Amino acid sequence: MTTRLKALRDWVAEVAELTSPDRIHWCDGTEQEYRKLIDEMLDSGTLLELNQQSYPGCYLHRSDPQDVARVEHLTFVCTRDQEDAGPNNNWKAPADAKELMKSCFAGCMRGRTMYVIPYCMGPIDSPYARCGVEITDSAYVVANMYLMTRIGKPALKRIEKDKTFVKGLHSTGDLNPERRYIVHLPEELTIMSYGSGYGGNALLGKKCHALRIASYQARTEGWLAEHMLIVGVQSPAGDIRYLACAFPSACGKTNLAMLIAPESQKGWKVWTLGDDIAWMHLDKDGQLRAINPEAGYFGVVPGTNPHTNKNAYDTIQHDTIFTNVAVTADNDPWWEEKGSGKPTVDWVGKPYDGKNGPAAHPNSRFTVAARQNPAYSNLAEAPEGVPISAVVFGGRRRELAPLVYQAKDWAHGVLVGASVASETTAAATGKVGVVRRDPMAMKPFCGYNYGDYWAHWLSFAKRSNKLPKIFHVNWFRRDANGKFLWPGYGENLRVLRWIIDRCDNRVDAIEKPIGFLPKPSDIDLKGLDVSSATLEQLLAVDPEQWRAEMKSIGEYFAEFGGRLPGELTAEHQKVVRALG
Ligand code: SAT
Ligand code: MN
Repeated sequence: MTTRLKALRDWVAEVAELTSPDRIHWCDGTEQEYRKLIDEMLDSGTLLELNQQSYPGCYLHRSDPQDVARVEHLTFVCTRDQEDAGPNNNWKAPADAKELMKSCFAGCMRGRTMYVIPYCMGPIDSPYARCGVEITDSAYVVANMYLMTRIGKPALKRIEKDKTFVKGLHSTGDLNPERRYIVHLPEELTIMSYGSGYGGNALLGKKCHALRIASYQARTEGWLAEHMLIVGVQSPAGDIRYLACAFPSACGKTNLAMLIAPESQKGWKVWTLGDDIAWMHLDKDGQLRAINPEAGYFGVVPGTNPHTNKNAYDTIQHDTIFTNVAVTADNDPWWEEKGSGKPTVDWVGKPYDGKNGPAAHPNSRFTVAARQNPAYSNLAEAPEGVPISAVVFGGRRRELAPLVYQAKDWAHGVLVGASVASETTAAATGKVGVVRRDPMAMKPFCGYNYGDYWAHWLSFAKRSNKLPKIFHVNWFRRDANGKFLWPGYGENLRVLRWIIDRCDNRVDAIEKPIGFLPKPSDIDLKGLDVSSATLEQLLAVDPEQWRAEMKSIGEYFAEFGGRLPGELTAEHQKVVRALG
């Protein structure tokens, strides 16, 4: 296979010249090719076969123990003008970045196969889809891209038609954490990633393309590329409302995307469209519509069980690649809170003695095709996407943020999104549990200056009067003893129902300085072990704490200097004044 697109042929030749692979393989994206890759990885030990009776088509990959998460401190956005990358990104001058990456890539594929993966983010026939080509020396990356995106011949055909594509060059190199760089050149639609085989660092269609490069492109083209799940919530009457929800990594996006209604919520049903990324465009009527650029899930495994997320649990019973989980004596995959089985070997391959931390890595992952999800929406592949009624922001906050509140209008909603903060998780290297600012859950993924990004968000109000309503949720509020106040998981549907009631103008709300809060009687607590006193705690807004929060948000915004939109400052001032 090759291509009639000269720009692509030339780039592949140029990369081969630099990296000196033994072989070049153009991926056609067929199942036979996937099978062959799996067999080769079983032979080389890159993959281990799991129990094929209980987990048919499932394999285990043990990564290098030092290569288990995204490396934000080594991720760079390299614009010509540093201001364009903003204080929210690490920056290098493009020429310096290219020089550095060239020295890493020189000869790095000697003895290896170089895979050329044409891929399409979004349904192949969608006007909103965008394509890329990833060149990699990792068969594991190819297999993951096969499950996560649309690769091969159909993607190549579209690239030849579009005549443009994002260039992503990746090598695992020698996995040296000191020589690991994830470099983006948004002005050249180029990604270069060296020294890691981990998900967000190596599957370049995902965070590197579909968020960092796409957010940059989206700004110039007038749309939004966001770190959001997409769900359809169906009422007992059969009406479906679509929601796009932004939460930081490992804060339950996959669980919310696959939510199953609890017993007491008879007749409600949640359909999954996406669990991580949403691309949203205004259609000709001013309706915001979303597609999921991905075709698979790269989800956190620990905590997944038939009670917390039965859909995910069922989805990963077959044809799944597990990364860094433990195994049982029967060679089944195992993870913390799986709910059955016992680990005998931990995620690094050592006999498990229960003494050295968890058996599965806290950021162990499953990779699986989205169509295996029993709740996969029949509109998940609709080229025109789905109409979004509500945008929901959230973070992991043990105090301060109430269970749910609604922004007063779009501009206030942009402030609410820009004010998101969350406790860090194992999805990125570094300390876990520290509260940091994570506007729109995009801190690690916004491919340009946050000041410009907020201005772009604000600009939508001038282009449409049918924009979604904006909300903020917090499933993670705790009491003085550190106990979670809200049960979460399936019960979150009760909160989504209030959100939908607000979108459909069915209920009033209580106006507070920070936004509209639910009247306690409008949150359905039927069959739930949550007292009205607890609900009161969940919905409490402590003015003292909020004054401190707004002060800290103001200080954070100040970092963006002249790029901070005046309108955002004005929204901030309004809340500060209302708090008194
Ligand atoms: O590592 S990924 O970026 O693929 C997953 C995540 O952190 O959201
Ligand atoms: Mn994510």
